[in-house]
Amino acid sequence: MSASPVAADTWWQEGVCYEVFVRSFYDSDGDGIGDLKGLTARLDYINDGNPASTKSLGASCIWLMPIDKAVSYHGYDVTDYYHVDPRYGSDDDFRNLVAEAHRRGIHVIVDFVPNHSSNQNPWFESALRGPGNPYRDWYRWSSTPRSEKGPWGQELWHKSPLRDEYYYGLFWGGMPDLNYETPALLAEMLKVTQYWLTDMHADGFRFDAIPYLVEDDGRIQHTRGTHEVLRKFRETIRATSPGSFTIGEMSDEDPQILATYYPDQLDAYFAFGVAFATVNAARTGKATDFIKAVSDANRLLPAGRWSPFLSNHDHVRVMSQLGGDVARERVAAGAMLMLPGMPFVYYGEEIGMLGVKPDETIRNPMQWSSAPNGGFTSGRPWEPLQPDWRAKNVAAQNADGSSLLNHYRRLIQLRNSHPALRSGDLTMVPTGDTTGTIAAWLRRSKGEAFLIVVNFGDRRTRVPLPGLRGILPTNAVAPERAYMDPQGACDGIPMMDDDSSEVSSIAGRSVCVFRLPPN
Ligand SMILES: [Ca+2]
Repeated sequence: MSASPVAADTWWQEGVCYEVFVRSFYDSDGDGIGDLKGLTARLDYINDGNPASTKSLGASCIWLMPIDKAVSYHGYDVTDYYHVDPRYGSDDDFRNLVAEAHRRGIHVIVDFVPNHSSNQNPWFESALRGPGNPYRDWYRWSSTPRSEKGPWGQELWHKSPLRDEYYYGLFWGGMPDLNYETPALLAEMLKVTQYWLTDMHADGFRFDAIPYLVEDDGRIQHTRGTHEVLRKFRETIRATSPGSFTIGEMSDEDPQILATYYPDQLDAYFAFGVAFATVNAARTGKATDFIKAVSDANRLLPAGRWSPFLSNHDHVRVMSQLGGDVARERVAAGAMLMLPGMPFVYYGEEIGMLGVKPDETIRNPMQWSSAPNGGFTSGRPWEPLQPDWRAKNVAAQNADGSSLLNHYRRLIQLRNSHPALRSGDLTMVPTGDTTGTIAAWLRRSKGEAFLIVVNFGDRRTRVPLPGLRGILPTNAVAPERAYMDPQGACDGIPMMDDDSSEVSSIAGRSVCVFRLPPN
C-alpha cells in the first residue's frame, strides 16, 4: 500500500484542505496574535512531506482566512488587497510560507473577498467625497433612502457620513459592496487575483460570499451578472496560473441553486447541504437526510467539484454541535472524509475544539499543549482559549493512539493512499437496514473499489446489502477491512457470492471501510 504522487494539475481533486485562521494558529513573536511565521513553524503538523508519516495530518492544501490588510480582527473588510496585514507579518513572510508549504506538498489558497471592501479602504474614502472623485463608480449610491431589506432582514443602504446620500452594503455599513458594473473595478479585482498568483505565489483562492457580486433590478443574489463575473475570474485565473484552484462560498444548501454555478464558473464550491446533513446525522443518529443530501449532490453537481466539510469559521464548532460527544464527531469525520471532492477540515476540529457564537469564540487560539496559553503564545492571547485546553490539546492527543486527532490522521492517510478514495466516483448503496441509521456507499476508480458503511445511530445493527450485487459486476468478492473505528466495530464482511450479502453487524457510531480487491 504505497502512496501515489498527486499530479500537479489535479492536486485539488485529490487532496484534503485545512482551513487556518492565521490569527489563532501560532504566534511566533509573543504579541498574542498568530502570524505567518508562526504558521510556517507549524507546517509539519499539517503535512511533514512524508506520505507515510503517522505524525502529521496529511493535508495537501491550506486555506488561509483573509490575510490582506484589513480593519477588523477577522479580515473580511479589506483596506489594501495587495499587502499582507502587518499584524500577520510581511509580504515576504507570506512568500516564505508558500515556499515552505510547497516543500511539504502543501498548496496555499488565500481568502479573496470580492463582494465588498472596508469603508476605510482608500477607494471608498475617495468615493464618499461625491461624484467626480476617483473610484466613485466602484461603489453603488442612492440619493434617497431605500427600504429594501437583505436576506436576513438587514438594512442594505447606509447613510453616507459625509453627504446626504446612501451607499449599498449587503453585510453592514462597514463593508460597502463593490460595483462590478464598473469595468475599471472588475479589471482591478482581476488584477488582484493575478498579483496573488504571480507575485505572491499563491495556488488559488477561496472566494467569499459569491452569490452577491452583482445586483440586478432588485435581485441581490444569484444574478446573471454574478455568474458572468465568476466566469471572468476563473478565465483570468486559469490563464494566469493553469494549476491553480478556485472554490466559492455559496452557502445556500439547495443543490439546485448550487448547480447554477457550474460548469464554467469556479472550479469547486463548498457543499453546505452535505455538511449540515453530515453533522445532523451524527447528532440525531438518523442517516436518511445524509443519504439524500449526498445523493442529490452526486446527481446534480459535477463529480469532484463539490467539497465536503463539517463546519467552518462561521458555524458553531462541530464538537459543540454534537454536545461534546467524541464518538459522534468520529463518525461525522469518518463519513465526511470518505466522500469525493476535496474535503475541508477547520483548524482545531481534528482535536475536537469546542466553540459557540459569537464568532470570536468559534475562532479561538489553537490548543497545542498544556503549556501556558495552550502553547499558542508566550504573551497574552488576542482571545482567551477555550476552557478545556489543559486536557484537550495536540500534545495529549499525539500521545494517545486512539485519539480523535489520530483518527483524522489515519482517515486522511487512508484516503491519500488510494485513488478510489481520493478521486474515485461515488455510488450510494441501498441497504436493507430498517433502523434508518445506516448509510453505505462505494468509491471506485480503475481497478480499485471501497465500500464504506457508516452507522450514525447508537445501536449495533445488522446491515443487509442486497443492493451490492446489482452494482458490482462480480459474483465472488472477498473484501478486506481497510479501516474500522472504533476497533472491532464490524463483525463479518460483505460477501458477494450469494443473495444475502451483508455486514453481519456494525457497532453504534462507527465507520467501516472495506477494500474490494480487483478481480
Ligand atoms: Ca504575532
